[in-house]
Order: sequence, then structure tokens, then C-alpha cells
Amino acid sequence: MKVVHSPLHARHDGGKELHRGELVPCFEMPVRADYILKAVERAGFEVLEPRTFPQESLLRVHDAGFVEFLRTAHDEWRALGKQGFMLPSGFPARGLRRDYIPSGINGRMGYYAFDASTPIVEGTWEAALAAAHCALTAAALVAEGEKSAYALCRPPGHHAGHSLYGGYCFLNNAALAAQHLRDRGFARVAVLDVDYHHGNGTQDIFWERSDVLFVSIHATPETEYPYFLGYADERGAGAGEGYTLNLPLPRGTVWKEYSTALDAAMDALATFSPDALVVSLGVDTYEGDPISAFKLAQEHYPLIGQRLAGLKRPTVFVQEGGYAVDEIGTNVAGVLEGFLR
Ligand code: Q9C
Ligand code: ZN
Repeated sequence: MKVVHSPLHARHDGGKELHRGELVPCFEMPVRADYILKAVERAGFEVLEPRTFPQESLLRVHDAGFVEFLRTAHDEWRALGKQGFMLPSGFPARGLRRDYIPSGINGRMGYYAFDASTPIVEGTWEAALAAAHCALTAAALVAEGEKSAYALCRPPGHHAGHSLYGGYCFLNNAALAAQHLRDRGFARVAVLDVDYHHGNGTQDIFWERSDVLFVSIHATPETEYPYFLGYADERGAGAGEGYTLNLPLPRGTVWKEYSTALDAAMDALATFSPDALVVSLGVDTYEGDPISAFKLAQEHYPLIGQRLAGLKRPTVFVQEGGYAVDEIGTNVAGVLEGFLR
């Protein structure tokens, strides 16, 4: 399996996030990608740099004003004499103007963000764009006939919506890959999201569409981030009604229950019968993850890969979360090797 990776990911570094009431160094750190890269090289996978794509590819899933904000936000910040990471401190919640975009940088940051755990630093745009290009390149490889490809994306993407960033995500890499496959003639595309957290951004982007099925197995938003999306009663709207499937599980979920949910997800995917599959591959379901509470062990990741291979469709893997950095490479390579076995 070909791996697409860019060293530019390291430009997104040096920020802090608001975590349980405290500003702490980001869990989403550059060494994550370095360790995954080592593990896939050790496994013998070929690693390629991403191709570049026109700005229009981003606008297939994202709002133009949002993309422009991400591209220029930190330049504006520095032009005001500020430096270092930028975090929003006010959001358009109930009772406030929700659709007005303030001209000032702090108001605009709050408008486009949905949390204070996703700092923007000087190199964030460069890294996010490179990650998007990794996902688009992996999708292009599959469109050109590869049976599978892995986009080693950092920063991740599945929390980023049409015009919304948060959850360490800026551009939705998996949604871009799915849309690219649609644009290259794959009539039906499915996205399976196995990250610990609900992929609210991907759900948002494809909510009203019947050509892209979104299926997600994640920790219940009753207690887990992102709290305000990912419940089982969310099933899509309009033409997309019935094309979103959420399978929330409680904190403490072990392999037996996870495996049952994975069976249900695979059944839904088989019924939809996609022409291609995109997997939002988070490994923050691991028992050692510092911000998550599922109990999957290393031995379970190859089993997940094997199960995904059973669908027998061209498959693009896109890296999402996973914060137990010492084991992140083994767990990711485990899924990919299990898929190929
Ligand atoms: N108090 C991904 O795995 N922090 N994003 C939550 C809750 C945000 C995770 C803090 C977690 C985002 C791609
Ligand atoms: Zn996650």
C-alpha cells in the first residue's frame, strides 16, 4: 500500500489547547506523524510526497470565506503585533447573532471555530494544506487503479465542517478524499469513521447527500467530545435522509462490544454497496490513549483492518486521531497490515 506524507506537517507546532479548564501543550503533536512514518517504513510501505491541487478542490467541500480565514488568520494576528498561537475566546452561542461575521480577528476566529482546543500558529495553514493534499493524492492514486492507499495526514480533519474548525482539525481531509473520488467517477462513496470522537465535520459536509454514506463508531457525545453531534437519532436530512449512521458507544467499551458495532457498520456499508471506501482512521480507541476511554488493545487493530478488507472495495485510509504516541505507529500499521493480509 502506498503512503502519502508531507514533512510540512511539522509546521503546525508550538500551540497550547484548553483542556479540562487548563492551557496545556497540544496532545496533537508533530511526533505523532514521525512515529507513524517510522512504523509504515518498517512495515515496508512505499512513502510518496503529495501532489499539489488547485484551490477549487478545497472549495468542493469548504466555504470560500472559511478557507480564506484559515489561510490569512495568523498573518493578521502578527500584523497586530501579536505572536505565537491564537485561540478563540467567544463563540456565537444561543441568543447571540449566529450568522454575522465580525470584521475583527477575534470575532472571526470565534465565528469559524467551535472550541478552544485548536490553536492556529504561523505554520498551521501550510501544514493543513499539505495534509489535504496528502488525502487528495491518496484518493487520486485509488482513482488511478491502486486498490488502497494511506494518507498520513497531520493535522487531522474529521472535526472540520463546511465552514468550521475545531478538534485539532482545519480542513476535512477525509471529506476531500471522498469528494475527489466522486469527482473522478465513483458514483457512490462511503466514509467509515473509526476515530474515538464523532466525525461531526464529515457528517456536516455530507448531511444532505445520498451519494456519500457516512458511518461512524465513536464514544457517546453524552460524555465525550464533541458533545453536540454524533447521537444515534441523527440520520441525515433531505436527499441525505438515511445516509448518516451513528453508532455511539459508552466510555470503557472493550473489543467485544466494539466488534459488534463494527459488524453493524460493515452491514450498513455492504447494503449501500459503495464504489469506494474512505476510512477516517483514528487510533484514539486504544486503551493507552491519554484523552480517550475505550479499551482496545494492540492486537485488535489488525482485526479491524481485516474486517474492512471484507468489503472488497478500493479504499483510502486517512489518518485522524491517536494520542498515545509510543504505540500510535504500531496501531496504525496494524490496521493497514491487517487490511492487506
Ligand atoms: N475537554 C481528534 O481526535 N479536546 N480530535 C477535548 C475536552 C478535543 C480530538 C477536550 C479532542 C479532539 C481528531
Ligand atoms: Zn479522535
